[in-house]
Amino acid sequence: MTTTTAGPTVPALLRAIADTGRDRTRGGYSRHLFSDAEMDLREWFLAEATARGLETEIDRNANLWAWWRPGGAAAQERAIVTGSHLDSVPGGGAFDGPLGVVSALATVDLLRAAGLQPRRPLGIVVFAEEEGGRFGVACLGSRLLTGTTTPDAALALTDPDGNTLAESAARVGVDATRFGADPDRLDRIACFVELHVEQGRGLIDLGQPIALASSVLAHGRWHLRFTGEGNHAGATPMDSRHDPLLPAAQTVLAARRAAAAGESLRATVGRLRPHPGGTNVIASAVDLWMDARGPDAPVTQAMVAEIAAAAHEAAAAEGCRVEIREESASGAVHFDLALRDQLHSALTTPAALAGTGATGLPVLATGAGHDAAILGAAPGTRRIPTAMLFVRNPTGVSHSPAEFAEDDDCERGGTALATVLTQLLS
Ligand code: HGY
Ligand code: MN
Ligand code: MN
Repeated sequence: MTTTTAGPTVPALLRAIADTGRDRTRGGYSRHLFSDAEMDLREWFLAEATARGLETEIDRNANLWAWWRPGGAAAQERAIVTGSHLDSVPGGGAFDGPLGVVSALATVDLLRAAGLQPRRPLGIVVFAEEEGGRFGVACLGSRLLTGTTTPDAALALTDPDGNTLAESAARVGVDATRFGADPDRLDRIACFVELHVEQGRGLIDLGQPIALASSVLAHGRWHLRFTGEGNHAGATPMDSRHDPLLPAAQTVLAARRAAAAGESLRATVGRLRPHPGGTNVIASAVDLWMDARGPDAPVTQAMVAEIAAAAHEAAAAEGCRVEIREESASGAVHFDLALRDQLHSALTTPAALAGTGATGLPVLATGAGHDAAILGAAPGTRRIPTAMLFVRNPTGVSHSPAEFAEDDDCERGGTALATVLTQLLS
């Protein structure tokens, strides 16, 4: 596809939101669901979509949609959908999520400039709470949409300050009582293609700008609560303590040991909260959250069981107790092979390769979760063929201010997305 610059480039659109949600203490961005920053990004997206003549809506699960609906019979065809998310982890990078959303907006401009007459609707979606950065469940918006997470489970969620999801939603005019599966919406979607910054070093090491995704690791989140005996740091002899931070610390080490022992296993404790949290206070309790991943659900669960056993043993040795609760879990997802192959052939014609400066198109697995994986593994008939495009990240780092993508590669990603959407919409 020959592209002419029809509107703002992908880097220009990213720059337009570069100051929204900056985290002055952590660095990077903290753009959490329904926070001021995320609400500003929602507003920005809806304005950009409206300015392109797209029909916008917010669905019952607070996901945003923007539609390019062709006239006549084409409007009745099932839609091609692209998009990603705008929320971030605490102190996250500028590209994880927004790159897929702004590339979708820029692609509409490119397709229009190329004079495309879509033969089916094109949708751009912005999924809510993909990171689970506020309410703890990743991909909450796409999980609710597909029925992978029930409304009751979602309504039981609170943020670290104790605000319920329903209260936080109400504050921004979202009615949480409407949360729930939306099979009619899913029935109107033919496939979903998500463009995302690569979270790893695959492309930089291969010297290529763009890749297709093959699969996503199984992953889940567990909450461990250790309880002991709060006391005075100075007045309590070392041999008469029940300090819950001890088994918590040993659990962090056990997680590293268990994950290091296996192929593509991951176990991470990135969040740990002692109560009450005083320097001269022996904690009475510790909350610890663990992210665990693996090649499939059984192997991941077996690793978690090993870590849980170590946690129980360490708690008993310190005269403490531990309760362990699974907060979310999903199996490994392999993206739709037919769709992947279709995109691979569209992107490896000499013209397409020249357009992205690539000499080849790798297919890479990822350890990062995505809404595309939730849609691709939805229960029963709600499963949608999904595919992902990755854009080179020279640092390979993500969920950190160090996450990066060069302007040229961001534009190559937009060109690649325009190429595949042209084929899917024709
Ligand atoms: O955690 C993940 O893999 C994704 O970034 N939500
Ligand atoms: Mn992401
Ligand atoms: Mn992420």
